Amino acid sequence: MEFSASIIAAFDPAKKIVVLTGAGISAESGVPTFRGEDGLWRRYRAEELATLAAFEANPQLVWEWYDWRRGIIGKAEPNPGHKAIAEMEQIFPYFSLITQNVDGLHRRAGTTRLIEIHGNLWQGRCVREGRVHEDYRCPLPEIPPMCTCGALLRPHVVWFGESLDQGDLARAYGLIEECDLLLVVGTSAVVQPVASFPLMAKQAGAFVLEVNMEPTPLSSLADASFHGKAGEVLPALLQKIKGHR
Ligand code: BV8
Repeated sequence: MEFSASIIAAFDPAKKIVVLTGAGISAESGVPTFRGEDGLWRRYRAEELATLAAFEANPQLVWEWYDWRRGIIGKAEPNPGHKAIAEMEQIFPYFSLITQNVDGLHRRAGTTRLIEIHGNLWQGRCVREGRVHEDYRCPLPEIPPMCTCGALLRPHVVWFGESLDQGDLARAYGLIEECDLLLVVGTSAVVQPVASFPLMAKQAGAFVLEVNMEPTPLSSLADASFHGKAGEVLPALLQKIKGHR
C-alpha cells in the first residue's frame, strides 16, 4: 500500500493528531456495523431501537438488543486497527481519539486519550438518580437491569434524538478546531453532529485523511481517502510513519 510523501509529512511528530472512528474500526473484531448488511437485529434497524421512545415503550426489548451486542463484544478482541491507533498515542504528544463506538474496544487496545462521544454500552445509568454503573456481566442476570434504588437502568449511551454530553461535545469541538490532521476511520459519516466534524476540521485548516471500506459523503472532501480494511491500512500507515522518523 502506497502513501504519498505529503501524507507521511502530515504525520510530523509535532503535529496535533485527532482520530475519529466509527463502527467500521470494530468490524474486523466481529462487531456488527450499523448500516452494513450485518446491521440488523431480528427485524429491527438500530435507528428503531436506539431511541428513548423505544426504551420507554419496551425497555425489555431494547435491553435484549444491548445484551446481545454485549455478548458479541464481550467475546471480541481489539484488532490491528485499534492497536495501531493505540500506538499512535505513544508516538504523537498531541494525540486524541474521538469515537462514536460504544463497544469500549479502543480502551481495551490501550488508548487512554479518548472521548466516547456516544457513550459506552458497558455502563448503565439510573433513570431516576442519573448515577452511572459499570457492569461487564454478560449475559445480564436480569433484563431489564434495575438500580439499587429500585428504578430502571438504561444504557449509558446517546440515542437518536438525544443531545450529546455538552462537556464531551465542547472538548471534541476544541480538538477538531485545533488539529493539524484528522484521521477518519470506519464511519459512513451520516450521523450528526459527528458527521460534520471532518468539514469543521477542513475549514479550520486541517489535513483530512479517510480510511474506509467504501466511499462516503466525506470522501470528496478528504485530502486523501483510502478504501480498504482499517485493520490492514492503519498498520501499514503506522509502519511508514515510524520508518520515516
Ligand atoms: C442530536 C449510540 C441534537 C447508541 C448512536 C430527527 C430527529 C432527531 C434527530 C435527528 C433527526 N434527523 C437527524 C437527526 C440527527 C440524528 C442523526 O444524525 N440521524 C441520522 C440517522 C440521520 N442525530 C442524533 O439524533 C444525535 N443527537 O442530533 O442531538 C438533537 C436533539 C433532538 C432533536 C434534534 C437534534 C445523536 C446521534 C447518536 C446516536 N447514537 N450510537 C448505540 O450505539 O447503541 S449512533 C451510531 O451510529 C453509532 O454510534 C455509530 O458509530 C454511529 C455512526 O455510524 P457509523 O459508526 O458510521 O457506522 P456505519 O455502520 O454507519 O458505518 C460503518 C462504516 O465502516 C461503513 O462506511 C463501512 O463501509 C465501513 N467499514 C466496515 N468495515 C470496515 C469499514 N471501514 C474500514 N475497515 C473495515 N473493516
